[in-house]
Amino acid sequence: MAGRIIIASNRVPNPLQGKQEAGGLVVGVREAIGDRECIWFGWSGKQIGTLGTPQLKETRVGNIAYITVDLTVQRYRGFYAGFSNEILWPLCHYRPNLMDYSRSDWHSYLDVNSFFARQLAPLLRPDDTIWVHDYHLIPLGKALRAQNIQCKIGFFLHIPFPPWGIFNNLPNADVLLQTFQAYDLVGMQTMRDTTNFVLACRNCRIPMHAQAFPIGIDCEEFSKQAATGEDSEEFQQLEKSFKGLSLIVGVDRLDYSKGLLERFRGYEAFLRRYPEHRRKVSFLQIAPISRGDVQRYQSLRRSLEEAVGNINGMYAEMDWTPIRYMTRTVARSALPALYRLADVALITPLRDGMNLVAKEFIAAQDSENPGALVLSRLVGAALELKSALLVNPHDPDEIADALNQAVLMSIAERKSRWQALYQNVSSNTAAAWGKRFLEALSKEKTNFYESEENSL
Ligand code: GDG
Repeated sequence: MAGRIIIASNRVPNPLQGKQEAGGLVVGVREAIGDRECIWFGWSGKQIGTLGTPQLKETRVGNIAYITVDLTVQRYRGFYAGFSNEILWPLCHYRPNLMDYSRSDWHSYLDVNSFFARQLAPLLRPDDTIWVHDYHLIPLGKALRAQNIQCKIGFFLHIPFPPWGIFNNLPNADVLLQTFQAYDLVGMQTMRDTTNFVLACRNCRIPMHAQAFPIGIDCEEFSKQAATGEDSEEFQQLEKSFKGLSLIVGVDRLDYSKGLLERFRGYEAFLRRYPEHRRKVSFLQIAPISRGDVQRYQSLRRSLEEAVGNINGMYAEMDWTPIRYMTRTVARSALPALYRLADVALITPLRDGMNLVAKEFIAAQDSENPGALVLSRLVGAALELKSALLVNPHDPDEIADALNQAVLMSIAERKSRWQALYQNVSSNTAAAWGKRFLEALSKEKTNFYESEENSL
């Protein structure tokens, strides 16, 4: 495939961040780009008072030019906080009742996508390939076509796509679906999302191509960091602080889709129903604050603090804290070693497009003494990571039983489950994901249901 790659995502990675700092999207995309010329376009993360003439800011590192544009406070509220995060996010996570719909947010969403298209279009060349990412930018392809852009344009949705019966709660759902037609290829995380999406389009009589491209991680790099991280000061400190305890760990952005309240109920049921584990386990939940300016997230934070307080109040001993809860972001360099130290990962979102943390946990384990993974069956990763202990995140007793099973699991069973999980995580990497998507995009229009092996 010749020509440049143009990546459009709402937020653009910090050009100066090394590989160490990057998440799945960034790693996958960077690897897929390779040494091809690339523009990475998106919002700067800055809000300004009034727009005036939009200023594009460009930072070039190697073959990638990172180009960003600011948003006015008003556009930020309508497009980002409003339509993207208070309407599309809950809707796509199967929670239409949490939508806070307003027609002005919908207009702002379309308006900002057209604005982005007008900024990007003059930078494009006919042989460029454009790859648009995630729910913030669904109408960007159509807006680019309106600017007479004829290049190949692909789109990948990182979050789930719900069944039509849920998606049609969105006013103008059909209008939004129609905008997908501007893309030559639409990628979803799993076959479940792909099917939901294609059936929704069919309901609206919109012919559509879509395929599943489950995202992966940089497994080798993660394993390496986990092994070398054992010598770090952070690891030694952690190890000391959890000495003699089975460590259960959870790492999630503080978001209602991650099922943290339900998880805490599950952990409480575990301590209540299996009292023999008290004083022998400790649960560390890391939940960095996200979207802290949105009211719903503020009240979730209060509820979580209350839930942690209740559990510790009820079960703590002078010398034992059942649950530790942190809303500070942990340094990326410390995460692999933390996963490796953990005996159990407890990852129970109510919905998640994929869930990279589950894959990172598997990559970080010591093959001679791997930890056990308790995973929600409602996340995309559960369709691949079938040897995990899969639970329904709404059932505290099921979480409690799985925790008991995980803590007691023999080394032989842990090893055999982990080997199957590692096989998956190490073969479906971030790089493979990015390459597969771009290869599919470079072909003629493809038929949906064509590629991945995920079952429904
Ligand atoms: C979206 C979709 C999909 C978390 N806490 C800390 C930290 N993290 C890192 C993790 C992981 C990433 O953030 C979270 O990725 P997830 O996949 O778990 O979830 P979302 O952020 O919701 O991502 C999701 C993903 O896009 C990719 O397509 O899988 O379904 O919702 O990499 O390690 N990193 C650091 N400190 C923390 O405290 N440094």
